[in-house]
Amino acid sequence: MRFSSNVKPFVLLLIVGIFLLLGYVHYSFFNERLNWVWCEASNRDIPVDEDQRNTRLLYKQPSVLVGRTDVMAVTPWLAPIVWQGTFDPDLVDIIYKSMNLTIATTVFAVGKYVRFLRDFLETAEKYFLVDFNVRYYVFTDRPDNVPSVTMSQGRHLSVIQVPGSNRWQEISARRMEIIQTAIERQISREADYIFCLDVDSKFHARWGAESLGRLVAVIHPELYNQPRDRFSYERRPASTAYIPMVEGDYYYAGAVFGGFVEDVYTLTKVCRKQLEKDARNSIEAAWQEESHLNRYLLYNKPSKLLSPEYLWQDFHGKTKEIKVIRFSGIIKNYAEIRPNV
Ligand code: UD2
Repeated sequence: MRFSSNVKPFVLLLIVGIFLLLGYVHYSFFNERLNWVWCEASNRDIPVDEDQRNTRLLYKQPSVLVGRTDVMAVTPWLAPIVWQGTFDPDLVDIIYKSMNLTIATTVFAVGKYVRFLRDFLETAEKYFLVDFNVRYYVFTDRPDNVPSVTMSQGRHLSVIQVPGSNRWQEISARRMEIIQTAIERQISREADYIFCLDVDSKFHARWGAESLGRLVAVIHPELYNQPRDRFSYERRPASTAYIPMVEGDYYYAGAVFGGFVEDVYTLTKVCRKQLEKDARNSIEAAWQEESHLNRYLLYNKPSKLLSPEYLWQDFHGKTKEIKVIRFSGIIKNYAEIRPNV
């Protein structure tokens, strides 16, 4: 088609106008349907579909071909092992947030260990399950020394008095019995999930909903790259925590375990019984409740494992697999801090 030269500018203007109109209609239609939600974990707004907020989240497409190739991200029984780079923090948090969960968190601060509480709680408020309902249960023989720490909305702290002891082994081991009783009396009515953590530690980076699961354990930071015959399991058949040299999956740390309140209740109940049976037979497992925990988890496989990112130790240099340290045990003077050596 040929246009006379004085019509040409009008036709061009019309075409440009149509394109602009189409662009505007497209933009306003899609933008109306997207709702931008502030995501704490990534410190940015992320788009959420307005109509189906929970089912149609917009996020990066998962890939089946690329991922962490330097570490195992799944156990032989198909439980995930949580490492940085194996999950989308925004997606995980949004899914779990819609469930309005409460997570109980037990921590023991007996004797001089009460001095570690402030750092533990202050860093937890910064990094631990931020924006979730968290109920801390502090077990101590020194309730007057529990520091007052400002808690965010939805987060509470209860202090539960427990007896002191002149043996650290007893304090450590008795945690199973005390947690079991607290679950029976209080926690089962107040929380969905529970984490049981060591107090002489600090949070350094995000610890989010990716850590939640039916039965969760952490791989010990000192033994994650060792063969099973080097694990410090209880090796004496006389103990109920006994594990033979040819058995064992991972060495789990006693400093972090968790899961559904119901599942952790069973774990603490079984471990408590075994600890009491050993006591009657005058045998104390090599690493007290940690040995019993390892025995329990060998025959009751955890449904999710946390990598050593979730329990590092300050005296260790960072290794190449550890992209982020989320929670780490502080350096302490055992002789000064414990009631016995
Ligand atoms: C290891 C484990 C710990 C436990 C212990 C068993 C790690 C990082 N930690 O830690 O979880 O299995 O071995 O022996 O692998 N506590 C007090 N007052 C005391 C002593 C202990 O409150 O006087 C509590 C406190 O919460 C502390 C926890 O018990 O965090 C474990 O004691 P520990 O940290 O002294 O034991 P440790 O470092 O050998």
